[in-house]
Formats: sequence, structure tokens, C-alpha cells
Amino acid sequence: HYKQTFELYSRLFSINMNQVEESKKAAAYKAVDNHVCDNYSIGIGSGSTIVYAVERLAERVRKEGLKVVCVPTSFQARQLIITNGLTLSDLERTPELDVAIDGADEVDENLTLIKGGGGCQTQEKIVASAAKCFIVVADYRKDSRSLGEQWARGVPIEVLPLAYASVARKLQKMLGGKAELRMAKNKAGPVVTDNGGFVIDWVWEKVGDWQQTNTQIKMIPGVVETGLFVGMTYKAYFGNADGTVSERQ
Ligand code: ABF
Repeated sequence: HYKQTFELYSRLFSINMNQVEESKKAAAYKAVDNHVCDNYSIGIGSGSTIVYAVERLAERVRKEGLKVVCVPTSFQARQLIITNGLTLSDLERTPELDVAIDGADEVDENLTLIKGGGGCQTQEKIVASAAKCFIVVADYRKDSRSLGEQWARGVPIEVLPLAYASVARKLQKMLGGKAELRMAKNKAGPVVTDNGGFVIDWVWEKVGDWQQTNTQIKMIPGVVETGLFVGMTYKAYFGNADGTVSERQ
């Protein structure tokens, strides 16, 4: 009986996971098809949804002979660009990008985002801000009316290691909520970003204005960057469970 229940649950779980993966893929493919043209410079985000965007980009480069250069937002993105045979660039050679495509942890109805579940928000924000057009690709679980409805892990904030405790203290004092240093899964030490920073996850209690909150956090000495993206996104593509894609602009 136990074995049957277990098998049923794993089947349901894997059907659900396939749906999630298919929805990520549908959103990523549509974004690449709609927003990438020949001779484009493209910012490449991080996470699992962007893997499908790079896959589609590589396919279009092969089939249509597009010439594009790609600027990564993380070590993962750099590896993706290289292993897919795409042309790697950086912000030094390509300081302005035609488009940047990236995932998100949560997207609200005003296209305000929480990013940084993977700890890459600093480079992601720099690359997004260098792009003429910033596009988000996500599955239906990220689509929400207001931040915090879907994502319970708070706002990821990258800090200089020496300042993590003072930033966490100031954050809680100034804005309330709970600020915690992100630890590695094995608890052996803190998560270290691609930039050598630490990450504080701030679970807020009450926020009225995300723009203002973002500015307040950024003013705390030791803060490198927040995972709040306010007023930066041109359009978001959400893959749905039924294989269709919804758009928000
Ligand atoms: C990055 O990857 C992030 O800023 C966000 O944390 C995450 C989204 O990942 P996924 O596509 O796996 O949901 O873009």
C-alpha cells in the first residue's frame, strides 16, 4: 500500500514538474522569437528558465545564421553561452545591449520583480540596466498580483562580507521584518556570490512603495545591490500549465 501511494505521488509530482519545465520552455522560446534580431547584443540571465532561452537562441543562430553577441550575468550564464557555441562578450566591449532576457523569482502586476534566489542579482541588474529592452521569462508559479504572494523567501540583498551583520541589523531597525544571512545548504558557511559577496534575505512585514524601499536599502553602507527590480522591465512572458504563454507589458 505504501509503495503504491509513493508511486502515485511521484507520478503526480513528475507530471507537475514536466508541466513546469514545459511552461518555462514555452515562455523562453517565445521571448527569443519576439525580441532577438540579427546583429543584436544580448544580455543572458541566470537560472533554469534562461537555459531554454539560450537553447532557442543557439538554434536560431544555427538555422537562420543570425549574428549575435552575448553578455552573461553570472558564471552559469557564461558557461551556457560558451557551451552553446554563442559569441561571448562583456560590458567593456558591449556597454549597451539591444535586449536582455532573464528569469525572476516573482513578478507582480506592475512588473516589479524579486530576483536573486540564485544570488546573481547584482550582475543581473547591471546587465538589465545596460539593455535598451529588458524581458523576463518565467513559469506560471512566478506570476503574482503583489510581491510575497508566491515567493516567501524575501528580498535577496548582496552585501560586502564584512558588513553583513551591520546591514542586517540596520535593515531590521529601519524597515522591520527579518534579515538573515543566506547559508550554504550544508550549513558549513555563507553562500558566496560570483562577486565574492554574501547574501542577506530580508523577509519584510509591510511595504508600501517598492521603489522607495529599494532606495532605502541601497543607501545602507555595505549593500552592493538588491534583488528588487522596479520600473526596469519592458515585458514579461509567463508559460502556463496548458502550454500557452501569457504576456504582461
Ligand atoms: C535568476 O534566476 C534570478 O534572479 C532568479 O533568482 C532565478 C530565476 O530562476 P528560474 O528561472 O530557475 O526560476 O534569474
